[in-house]
Amino acid sequence: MFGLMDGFLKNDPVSLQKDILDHVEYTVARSRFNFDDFEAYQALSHSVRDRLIERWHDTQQYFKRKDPKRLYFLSLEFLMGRSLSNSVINLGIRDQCADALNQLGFEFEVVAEQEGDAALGNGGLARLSACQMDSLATLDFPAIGYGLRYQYGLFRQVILDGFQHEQPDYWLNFGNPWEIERVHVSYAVKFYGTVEEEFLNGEKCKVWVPGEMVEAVAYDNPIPGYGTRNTINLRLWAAKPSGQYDMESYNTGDYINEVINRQRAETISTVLYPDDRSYQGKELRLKQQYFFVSASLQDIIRRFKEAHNNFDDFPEKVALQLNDTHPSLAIAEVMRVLVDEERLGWNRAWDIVCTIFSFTTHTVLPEGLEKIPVDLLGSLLPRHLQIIYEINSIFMDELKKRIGLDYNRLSRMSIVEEGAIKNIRMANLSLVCCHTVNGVSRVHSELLKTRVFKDFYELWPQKFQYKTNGVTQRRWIVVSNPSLCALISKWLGTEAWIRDADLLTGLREYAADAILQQEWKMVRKVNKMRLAEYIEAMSGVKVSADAMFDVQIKRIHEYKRQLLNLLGIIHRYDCIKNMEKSNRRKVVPRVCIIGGKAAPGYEIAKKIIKLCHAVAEKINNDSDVGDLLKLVFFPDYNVSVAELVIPGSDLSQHISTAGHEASGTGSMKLLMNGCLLLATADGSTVEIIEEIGEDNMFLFGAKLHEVSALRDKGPATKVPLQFARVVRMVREGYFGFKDYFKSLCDTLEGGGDFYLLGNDFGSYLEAQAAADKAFVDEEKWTQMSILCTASSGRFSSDRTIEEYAEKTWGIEPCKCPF
Ligand code: 26Y
Repeated sequence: MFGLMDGFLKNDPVSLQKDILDHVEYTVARSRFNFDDFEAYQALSHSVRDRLIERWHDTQQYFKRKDPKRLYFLSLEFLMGRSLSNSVINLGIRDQCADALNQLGFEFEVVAEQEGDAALGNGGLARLSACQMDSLATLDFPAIGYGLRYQYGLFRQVILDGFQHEQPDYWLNFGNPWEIERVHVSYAVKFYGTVEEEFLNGEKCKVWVPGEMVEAVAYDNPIPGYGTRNTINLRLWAAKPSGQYDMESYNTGDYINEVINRQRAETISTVLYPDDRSYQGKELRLKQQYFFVSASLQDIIRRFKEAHNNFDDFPEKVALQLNDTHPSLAIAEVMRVLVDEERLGWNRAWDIVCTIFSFTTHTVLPEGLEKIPVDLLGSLLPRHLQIIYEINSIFMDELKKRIGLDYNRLSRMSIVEEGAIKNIRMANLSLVCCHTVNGVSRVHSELLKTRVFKDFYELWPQKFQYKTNGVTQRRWIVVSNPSLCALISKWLGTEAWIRDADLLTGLREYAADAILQQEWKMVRKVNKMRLAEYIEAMSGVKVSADAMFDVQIKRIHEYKRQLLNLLGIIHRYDCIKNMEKSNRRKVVPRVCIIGGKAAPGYEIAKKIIKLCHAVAEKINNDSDVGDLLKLVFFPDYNVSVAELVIPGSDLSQHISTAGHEASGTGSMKLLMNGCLLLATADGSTVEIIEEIGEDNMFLFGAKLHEVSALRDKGPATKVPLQFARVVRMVREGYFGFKDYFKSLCDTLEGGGDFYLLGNDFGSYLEAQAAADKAFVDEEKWTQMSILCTASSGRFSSDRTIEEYAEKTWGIEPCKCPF
């Protein structure tokens, strides 16, 4: 082992440098006298990985010895982004690594840029999992994350002539130093086949005879905590053809085809589904879900059995968290293992299941809830379908006793949805079996109780909780905004806020201090200049760092209303065009930045992207407008792009129609970085307002309680003239592509406008005008910016995780000694 002294790898620059050079020579197989930035990245990453492995081993051994109750976090998506900077910061060796590289003639920032993103997720839910893993490690909780090792992450967005095209993201092409393949940790996962009845020891029992077997192989991704030795595991499963199971032996003579058939098994973990909107009952998706659930549970049960021989202890050692309903087959799988394989008897197994599972939902709309066609489930997982039917039948009997023969309500609450196509409602299954269901903000939780899961709330009010989301300040300040990080620590006189974000409130008392304001402005200006450089390199558009940088970065969805933003920009453009030239100098210059991916099959979202480009083309080339207004679309928005954009943003938009954004987490990252918010009172924004006060943000739009009445009223009566005008500009081809944009305009007019853009347009423009006015008063703006950061402590994922640990999982920290 390189640089080994006293049992541990040393972290001084000289030892690190030696390790890097050794990895250049022996891992990357290049000459230590001649290697490039990418090879330096590989060698440094391997040196960091060695240190992660040490800590990881110690942590696992410590957990094994202490045998605490563990949290198993099951999620089909993790959006980790890059690992190098995050790892060296959490290990506390960032500066030493930078020194070591420097002496070799490399720059840390340039080397870190070589890394691609691990984008094994779609958006909010997936990035939340990543933030929560960081907090679990930092707070020393004995946790393991389980997921799928997709070969292709979320598609790369390529823009051609303003249209989105999707390209595969083969992120593993250049190797992945952050994972450790565990060829010996592998499990067989069964599919298809039949269920047969057998007598075992005089007892009748069910035996599932599968028709296909696929091997799941573990890839471990160490997750280091900050300021602790604890390094936890994110275990991702990859599918491999199974060698051990001969369904129809190779005797058919068709050896080549047999091998090819088996290789098809690998397709299970090939690609991430890029839709975060509507669930489609696709067989491959269901296979992915079961594959990862089955492998994870085999792993969990194996670990449990190593130390225990009685399943009655299971709930004391195991908490299973379902990240949305995507892993909810785990419920039926635990029942199957306990009843069919461990032979516990139905009632005993059921008691265990009801105490170990909790679930968090990230959805507001009933359409977003997963439903699996019964035919599909019955063919792929015949035994699980039987189990789910049995759970439902017992539940329905109990429910009849509780509520009588209210058939409407019974059919709404049934796990099985009757109809032309019968479906299994995964949310109902989760609600019946989990001890807790969590919302992701207070408003979301109210919506769950009063709308989405109203029937269940009335039955089991005690199951309903909420934990407002949070994000990790380690990645979103320390990694992505080092100069702001240094400034905060200097003024607070401590770095303790990196582990305790509540300490950020200490900045409040200096918010009006002229010196802090000056330094704060400087830091922000440098970040804006870096962003401006990137914009020019990417799009050729020159922007001034003196302008207000106004961003909306998130997945493209109608409910998130990027279209409202665009119509506002068109209005601003129209005003500039029509004003007296002499008045133009009063206009506050803006750079509007929009970034985000549309699901490949989501036509309207794709049209919004095209409209953004069409409008940008017009505005950015109009000499009347010059620096007063620029519009830039950031292609291929991902975690790394977010790390660049967020520190350089002045104003950010979180403008969903009230009642549609379950929480929103981008707002929290921007808030932490001192970016002001222009927002509707939706999701977690309601709680953000409580922390920073309405005066320190720009709030607008219909409130939650008004939305349904406004919709019922039909076409908005108070749609402002400006709204009709800007929609007409798009409709009549002012930006070209008249026919193409017709259906987009139709969503807004003629009785449509489900998301109430017309209704909210007037107050949106007022909020924008208030932002312009505030921006001119630099001192005031900077003070508000400081207050944003100072008020962001509550939105650390550390707080969220502490709440889950105490109120939902019942787990305690287990800190590995240094
Ligand atoms: C079933 C499939 C179609 C599906 C796949 C992904 C359904 C939903 C999703 C992802 C949902 C998601 O990301 N929801 C977001 O979760 C964030 C974290 O809780 C919230 O902040 C955000 O408001 C919510 O939209």
